[in-house]
Amino acid sequence: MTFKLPDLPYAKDALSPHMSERTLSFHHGKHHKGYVDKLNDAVKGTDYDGMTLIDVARRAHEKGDTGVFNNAAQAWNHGFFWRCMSPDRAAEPTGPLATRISETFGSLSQLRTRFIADGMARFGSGWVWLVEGTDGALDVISTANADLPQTAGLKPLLTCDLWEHAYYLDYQNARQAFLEVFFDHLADWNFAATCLETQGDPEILAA
Ligand code: MN3
Repeated sequence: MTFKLPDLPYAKDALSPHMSERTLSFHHGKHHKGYVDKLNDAVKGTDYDGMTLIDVARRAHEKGDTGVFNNAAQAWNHGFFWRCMSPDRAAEPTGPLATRISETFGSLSQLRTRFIADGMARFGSGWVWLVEGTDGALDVISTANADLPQTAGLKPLLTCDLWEHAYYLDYQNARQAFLEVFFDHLADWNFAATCLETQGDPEILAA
């Protein structure tokens, strides 16, 4: 089985001016594609061949197979990240997700503060996530480099890419400005709500 670079779920200029067409072109067409291409080279003819993307990431993590893990996890993370944003986004959570956010963080504003602070506290590259734990509680975590919540038994609901390639063309090194724009103008709470309601791993773009 060969993994394919999934198409973006919107036009490359659809998130402008918050995320430019140039950023999406490089990020999807070069960075995300690079992870998919390297993964395909790495798994060809191995025991990983034929497994789903998330299963490759899980198995490679268990085995300490760093090269395969990094590319599989990054391929998964980006497919998920594209879904976390939408030009037709729901700007605020509703329903059970809204209730759970209020119970856990107090308010959406307090979740925003926590999400941005955790994203800023991540040294170097990584990801910041809203997750649901096995006990059902919501939390905000950040992961280093390619790592993803599933390796810690957590379910991802929303993520923002903290690698500089995600924001440098639009915001230079101003990660905080990017995180604020992501939370205020890009994050799609309908997608996060769908993830919360989905059993097992959230749906990502077919890859
Ligand atoms: Mn990236």
